[in-house]
Amino acid sequence: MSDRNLRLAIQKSGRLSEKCRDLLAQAGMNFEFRTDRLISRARDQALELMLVRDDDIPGFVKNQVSQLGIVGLNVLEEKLGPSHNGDNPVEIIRRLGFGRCRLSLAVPKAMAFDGISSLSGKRIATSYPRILQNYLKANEISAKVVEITGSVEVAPSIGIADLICDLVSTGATLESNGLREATVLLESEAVLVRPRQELSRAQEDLIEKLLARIDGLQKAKSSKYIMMNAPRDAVYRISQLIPGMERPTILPLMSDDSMVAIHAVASEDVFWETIEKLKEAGASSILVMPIEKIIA
Ligand code: PRT
Ligand code: ZN
Repeated sequence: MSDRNLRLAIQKSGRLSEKCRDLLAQAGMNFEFRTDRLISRARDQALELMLVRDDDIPGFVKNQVSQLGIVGLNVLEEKLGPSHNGDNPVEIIRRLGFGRCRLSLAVPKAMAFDGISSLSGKRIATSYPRILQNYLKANEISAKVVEITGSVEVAPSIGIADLICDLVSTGATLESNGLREATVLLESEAVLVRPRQELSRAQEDLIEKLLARIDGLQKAKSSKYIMMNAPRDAVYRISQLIPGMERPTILPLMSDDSMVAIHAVASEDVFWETIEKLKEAGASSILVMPIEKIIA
């Protein structure tokens, strides 16, 4: 691979794959996805996509087999240790806001749990031995870690562990196995990672371009374009009510000097309560619209 090209590793199939593909498509990176191929090339960029198992992504980025990767924070920390640590060879450059879940300790409903000291001497089943060991060590708890790779939630009922440490999102899996969440060890989401080490100029430029596009999409997602008509003398009061607004555009309305149109970008969602307050302040014909991209 030439150092003008950049490789991004994403999960081939699983909970993160579709969201990763959507993000890349929205960022204008179009690939021919073929699951029978390890690498696909973007149609008009020097970007290559590697479709792999999520567990391999931290190691690939560490060894620069790929220079970017999208992976759950849980997998990153399990494979390479704490992500806020400057010694970690892989650096998080964006949190992506999807694939949210938490790595938690969960106990059988009948088991008493009053704080982490209750874990002393217990057997804990998990697929995340490194994160769990670090947590136990930091809290000076001596417990036995039982490593299993799948169906961790059944471990207490078949008698191989007293409690578990596993990923939770809705909590339905715990509930159906008679378990309850006791403590959260890690809040996770998909993250975009790169090697901490500097890359070639061409690769750094392409990363910067991709980040600008991702930022534009993320900013747009949390913003709204709002338009309304208002009495000229209510403009100041109304502009104060629009959440996170910069300077609005004020336009005259044909054949009514006392009224203007206000157009503004609100950097937060515009809730019904705000719209009701705008109306009370004299605004009418209020339109709130989604924004696709914001480029500063
Ligand atoms: O094949 P490959 O190794 O690539 O995939 P995988 O099977 O290891 O991973 P996959 O696709 O299951 O998950 C990929 C990533 O999605 C995880 O590493 C997390 O970062 C993220 N994620 C988000 C989740 C969940 N939510 C989640 N709920 N990963 C797993 N779960 C499982 C959890 O292990 C438990 O069994 O879902 C169950 C709990 O869900 P609830 O909703 O019942 O609480
Ligand atoms: Zn995996």
